[in-house]
Amino acid sequence: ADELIVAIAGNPNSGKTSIFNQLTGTKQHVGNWPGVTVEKKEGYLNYKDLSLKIVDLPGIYSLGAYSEDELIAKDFLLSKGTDLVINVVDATNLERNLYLTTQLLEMGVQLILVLNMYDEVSKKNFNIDIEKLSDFLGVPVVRTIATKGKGINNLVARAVEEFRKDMAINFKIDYGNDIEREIAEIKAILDSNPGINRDYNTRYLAVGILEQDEHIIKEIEKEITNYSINRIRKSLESIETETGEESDALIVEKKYAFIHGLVNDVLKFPLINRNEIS
Ligand code: GDP
Ligand code: K
Ligand code: MG
Repeated sequence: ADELIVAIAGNPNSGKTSIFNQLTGTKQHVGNWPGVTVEKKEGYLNYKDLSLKIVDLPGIYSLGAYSEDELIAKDFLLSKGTDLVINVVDATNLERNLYLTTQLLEMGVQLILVLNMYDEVSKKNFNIDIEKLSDFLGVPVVRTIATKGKGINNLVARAVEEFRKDMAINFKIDYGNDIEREIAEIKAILDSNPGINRDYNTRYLAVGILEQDEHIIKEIEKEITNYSINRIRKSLESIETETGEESDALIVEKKYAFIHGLVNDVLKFPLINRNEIS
């Protein structure tokens, strides 16, 4: 039978390991990520005719490459070994948690969004419009209370359903004319470069270059010609002359603005109906 590789990604303390434990029970194996002392947890779950291998990734706030944990998570996701990402977020802190979500979606991985800690949401007397959130992001959204095992069966069913659809993720943040022009320019350079792995989402890589993501830049510099590198540098410079701002600051600003608008749209005060989680 096919083995599905499922990665659990999310911020530290969002409940990833609690979800992992609920999914895998005693079928777990703990080791280390290659070359580092960071703990790697893998576990197994059988669902219908599928065998799922579940990997608990280190907790991260973004897919930058600033820490060992970020590099591990990012390398794993970019290696294309992952069939599906379970993105666990602390539902009481959507705005901070969704930053990583937008990066995962831009990367183009198939994803199910898990709003964990939903007991705390109910306690705080607000609600989240999950249908609207799901429509905006173009991925399934489920609620869980990992410590009580609530919502886990539904999560598995929806995750597998999403995997079986096998639809391309087509999530885009509109970064505005100035930046979109440079994204298109850099993407065209990458697309026409035979050294770039065809599996990669080149819009994601282009945004990463504009974010001045050192890991992405290093990887790309290995694969493309000096001529292309110089053209990319010109693109970066032209944003800075046109806008008077650094491209990475502009990208981050736009991402936060997008998330802020999204969160304002999906948060409901006060709690009107308490949706039971089955
Ligand atoms: P990780 O860092 O993402 O792996 O998060 P953990 O699974 O270690 O959980 C962090 C803390 O949140 C632990 O104290 C958990 O017991 C707690 N926790 C996890 N899920 C829930 C939940 O749904 N509701 C509540 N109230 N606490 C949770
Ligand atoms: K923890
Ligand atoms: Mg953990």
